[in-house]
Amino acid sequence: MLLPYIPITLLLSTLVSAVDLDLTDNDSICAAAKAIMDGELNYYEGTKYGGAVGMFSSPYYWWEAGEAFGGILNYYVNCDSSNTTLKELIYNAMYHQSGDDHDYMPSNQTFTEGNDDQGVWGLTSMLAVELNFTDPTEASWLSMTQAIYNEMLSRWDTTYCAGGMRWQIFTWNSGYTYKNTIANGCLFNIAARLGRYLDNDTYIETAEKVWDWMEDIGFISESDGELVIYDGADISTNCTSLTTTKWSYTYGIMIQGCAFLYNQTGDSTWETRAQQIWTAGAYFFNDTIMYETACQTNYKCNTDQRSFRSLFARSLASAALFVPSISSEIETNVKASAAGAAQSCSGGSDGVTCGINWSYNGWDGWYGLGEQMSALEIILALFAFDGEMALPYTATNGGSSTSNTEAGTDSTTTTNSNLITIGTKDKAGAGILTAVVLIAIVGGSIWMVL
Ligand SMILES: *[C@@H]1O[C@H](CO)[C@@H](O)[C@H](O)[C@H]1NC(C)=O
Ligand SMILES: *[C@@H]1O[C@H](CO)[C@@H](O)[C@H](O)[C@H]1NC(C)=O
Ligand SMILES: *[C@@H]1O[C@H](CO)[C@@H](O)[C@H](O)[C@H]1NC(C)=O
Ligand SMILES: *[C@@H]1O[C@H](CO)[C@@H](O)[C@H](O)[C@H]1NC(C)=O
Ligand SMILES: *[C@@H]1O[C@H](CO)[C@@H](O)[C@H](O)[C@H]1NC(C)=O
Ligand SMILES: *[C@@H]1O[C@H](CO)[C@@H](O)[C@H](O)[C@H]1NC(C)=O
Ligand SMILES: *[C@@H]1O[C@H](CO)[C@@H](O)[C@H](O)[C@H]1NC(C)=O
Ligand SMILES: *[C@@H]1O[C@H](CO)[C@@H](O)[C@H](O)[C@H]1NC(C)=O
Ligand SMILES: CC(=O)N[C@H]1CO[C@H](CO)[C@@H](O)[C@@H]1O
Repeated sequence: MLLPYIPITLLLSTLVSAVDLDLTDNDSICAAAKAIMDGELNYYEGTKYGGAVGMFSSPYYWWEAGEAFGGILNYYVNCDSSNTTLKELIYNAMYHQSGDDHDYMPSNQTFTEGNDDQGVWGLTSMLAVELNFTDPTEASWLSMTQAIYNEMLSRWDTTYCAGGMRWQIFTWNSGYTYKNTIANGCLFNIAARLGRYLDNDTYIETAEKVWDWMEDIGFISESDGELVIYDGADISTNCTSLTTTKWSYTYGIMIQGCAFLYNQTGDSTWETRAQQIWTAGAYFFNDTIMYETACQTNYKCNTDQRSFRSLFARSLASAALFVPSISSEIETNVKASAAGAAQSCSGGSDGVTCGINWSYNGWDGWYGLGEQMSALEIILALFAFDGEMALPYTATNGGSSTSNTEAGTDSTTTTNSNLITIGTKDKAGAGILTAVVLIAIVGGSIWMVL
């Protein structure tokens, strides 16, 4: 079966309306983005009765909400910054999901949360810092990002593979023995951007350390002047056996980190690396149209994978802003992809539901949060080429978020130990926690036996 199940009403009511897009006109770009984002918000639970603030409906995982709010924030800042309804929607979602400790380890997610999940929310909290989005009083977006940074860094593990974070934080989650690019790449990206925003070399040095390790271990691999980026490797082989799948969002977070580092340091090493990732990133374009090559070719992309291009598109916009030497090449592909995406947004009962295949003439019958998010961000990326995109601020130039370098350092999830330590204030919950852990472990063993 090639296509997912589509309610018959959607098929019957396909309308002529589609998202019109004039690639050079601000109002047209914002109108297209609005239509697509409105479709995206159909999946949002936070404004529905009884729905969790910050969450999208099943089957969309928590991490994808983190990815989605980055795009919605970009839309708000670039197109609709006087809309207080939208501002509150974003603020409430981002604040609520930061959890009691304001480190994006909310209690609802803790038992299943991985480093990549926390990291992707960190990309969005960092974006809020850079776009000067109104700080909560209890904890600033910057302190939340610093908490994420401190916690992730404390999970750096030299026991296997000479470094790197594991994919998962907790032993009971499948993937605890895997080290991967998306988790470590998020730390690289956040460190790079904190370094630039705060003009603080400690963060830059961390970004260098993560990059060097990823290159040493082969997650980033140079060949013929290209930097190819692979998925990860298991510690059972001491990371010698690579999983060589290539995903657009890992290329995205790495090229964006390089772009920020180049802007901060002026060091041509980072410019070259951004160029080489871009060259290898041709893999994700069918001629000039972006696609998720590893799964889309066979129409096999899962729920998560259908959203990856949103981060890739957002990151290419940063690369275009900060690395002028590749800006015009990126422009060609972003424009073609945005045009393809817009014309794919012609399905569903609203007539503006986006498909997955941007080379296809019209809507290809696919739909979902990932399809909306990816189309939204490729269209917003157009602003990178006309000088109209909101530039990421720094602490001394436009930004106002309050720094707390110690945030997250007292977290109970900072160590890489196999146990969660229970602080005094959590004692009452300790019994329940133990029970949950036991069930998780027993459940896990049964699963393994089966
Ligand atoms: C946790 O989950 C419950 C049940 O789905 C929900 O009501 C609550 O809002 C969630 N809390 C957070 C922080 O998302
Ligand atoms: C403000 O944003 C909300 C949420 O996206 C939207 O429903 C509303 O139409 C927007 N208002 C205007 C005036 O565009
Ligand atoms: C594991 O890999 C690292 C990095 O390549 C290497 O330094 C270390 O010696 C290896 N350990 C073992 C036990 O092979
Ligand atoms: C960093 O980016 C800003 C804004 O685009 C630009 O004005 C500045 O020259 C860049 N710095 C470097 C070192 O490239
Ligand atoms: C790339 O686009 C061309 C032209 O639309 C099409 O024939 C080809 O099948 C596409 N390839 C993939 C992998 O989608
Ligand atoms: C996308 O659409 C193009 C044009 O119709 C088609 O040739 C190509 O096979 C499609 N791609 C996939 C993965 O089906
Ligand atoms: C950033 O936000 C602060 C607090 O809201 C505000 O005072 C400041 O003017 C903003 N900076 C810019 C460049 O708009
Ligand atoms: C730079 O960041 C590091 C790491 O968070 C922190 O320990 C240090 O105090 C910061 N330096 C300055 C000058 O703020
Ligand atoms: C990026 C940019 O220039 N955005 C502008 C587009 O136009 C709207 C009004 O339609 C402005 O509010 C945005 O600032």
